[in-house]
Amino acid sequence: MARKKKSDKTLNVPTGPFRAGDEATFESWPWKPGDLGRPDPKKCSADDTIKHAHGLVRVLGDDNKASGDWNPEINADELRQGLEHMVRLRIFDDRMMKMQRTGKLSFYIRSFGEECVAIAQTMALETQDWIFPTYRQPGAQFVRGRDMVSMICHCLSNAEDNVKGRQMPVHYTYKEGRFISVSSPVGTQFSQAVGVAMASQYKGLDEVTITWIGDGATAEGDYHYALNFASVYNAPVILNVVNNQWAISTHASFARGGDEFASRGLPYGLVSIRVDGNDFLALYAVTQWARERAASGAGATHIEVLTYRAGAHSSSDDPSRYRPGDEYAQWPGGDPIDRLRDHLIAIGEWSVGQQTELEKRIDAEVMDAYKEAVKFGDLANGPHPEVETIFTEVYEEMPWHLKEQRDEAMGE
Ligand SMILES: Cc1ncc(C[n+]2csc(CCOP(=O)(O)OP(=O)(O)O)c2C)c(N)n1
Ligand SMILES: [Mg+2]
Repeated sequence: MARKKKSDKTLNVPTGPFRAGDEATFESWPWKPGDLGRPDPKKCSADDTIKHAHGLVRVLGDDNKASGDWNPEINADELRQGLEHMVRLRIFDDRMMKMQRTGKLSFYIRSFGEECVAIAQTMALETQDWIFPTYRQPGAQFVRGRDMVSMICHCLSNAEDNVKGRQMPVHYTYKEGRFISVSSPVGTQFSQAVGVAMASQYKGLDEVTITWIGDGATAEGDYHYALNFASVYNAPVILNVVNNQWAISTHASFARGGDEFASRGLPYGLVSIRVDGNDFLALYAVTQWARERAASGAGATHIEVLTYRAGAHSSSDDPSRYRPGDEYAQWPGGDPIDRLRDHLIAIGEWSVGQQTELEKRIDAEVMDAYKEAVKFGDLANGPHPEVETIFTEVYEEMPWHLKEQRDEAMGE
C-alpha cells in the first residue's frame, strides 16, 4: 500500500547557480585589496579572523598592481619563478591530456585554473615542511624540484614508475620532496596531515604540515575530525579547503551547510581566512602567515582557497553536460597565470615577448621529457613493473594469505 503524503514539506536539494544551457553571470566581487588587515600571526585568535573568514584576502587589484597589508615581501625573481612553474604545469597538463586522448595514458587530471594553489603555497613554505596533497596539487612537485621524466614514468606506469603501477596516474608520490602519496579515497589526507603535524610538535621539530581538501570532500567526516584534532592539539598545520565550485558534477553548495567554507573553522576555534586562490601574491602571503603562526607554536590555520575548476574533473568527465561552457570566462577571479603575468608586466619586470619565449621553452622541455620517459616503457607495450611488486613494500612480514596469492600470481 502506498504511504500517504502527510504534508507539503519538501526536501531541500541545492543546485549550482547555473546549469548547462544557462548564461553564467557572476557578480563582480565586493572585496578589494586593502579591505582586510593582517593580524599578528603569533597572537591572533579565531575571533580576530571573523572578517577574514567571511571576506576575501586579495593583493592584486584590477589594475594588476599589488597593495594592502597582505602585500608580501617577495622579489621579482621569485615571482618569475612562480609564473614559470604555473606555465610549466599548464603546458605539462595540456600535453598529458593529449596523450590520454590518443591512448598513450589511461587517465589524467589537470590543475587547469588552479595552478596557483599548490605552487604559490609551496613556495611560501620551507623545504622541511610536509605536503599532503590531493590529485589537484601536483604542481608542488615542480617547486620541490621533481624531475618531469619521473612524473611521466609514473603516469605511464612503466618500469621506472616510482610507485610501481600501484597508483592511478596523477596519484604521485615524491618522498624526496616530502610530498605524501595522493590518496584515491578523497579526504583521508586531511586528518593524516594533522597527525603528522602533532608528531612534529611533540618531537619539537621545526617543521610544518600543509594539506588540501576539495569543497566536495569537506562533506566527509575526515575533514571535521581533522579540524577538531588540529584545534585541540594546537597542531602546526595549514588546512586548505580548495573551493573550486565543483565536485565532479556536484556544485559546492551540496557540501557546504552554512556560509563560506572558511567560516566553518571558527566554531572549532581555528583561525580562518578566505583568500582569492587565483591571486598568487595573496595566496603566498596568507600561506607564509600561516606558516609563521604554526612554526611559532600558535597553532593551525584554516584557509578557504576560492578558485574555479576551469577544466573537466578528469579525463573521464564532460562538464558541458552539467554547467555552462562560459562559466570559467565569467569567473570574477580571472586566470591565475594571466594575472601574475600582467602584474609582472605592470611593474616592468616582464614582457609579452618573454612570456611567448617561456611558453616555447617549456613546451620543448615537456616534449623532451616525454620522449625520455617512454624509453622506460609505454602504456601499450611496457615494460611495466614486475608482477611481484604488487605484493612487496606494504607489510614488513607478508601475511600467509598474500604469500599464497603471490605464489599463485607468479605461477609457483
Ligand atoms: C571517498 C570517496 N568518495 C568518492 C570518490 C569519487 N570522487 C573522486 S573525486 C570526487 C569529487 C571531489 O570533489 P572535490 O572534493 O570538490 O575536489 P576537486 O575534484 O574539485 O578538486 C569524487 C566524488 C572518491 N574518490 N573517494
Ligand atoms: Mg571541488
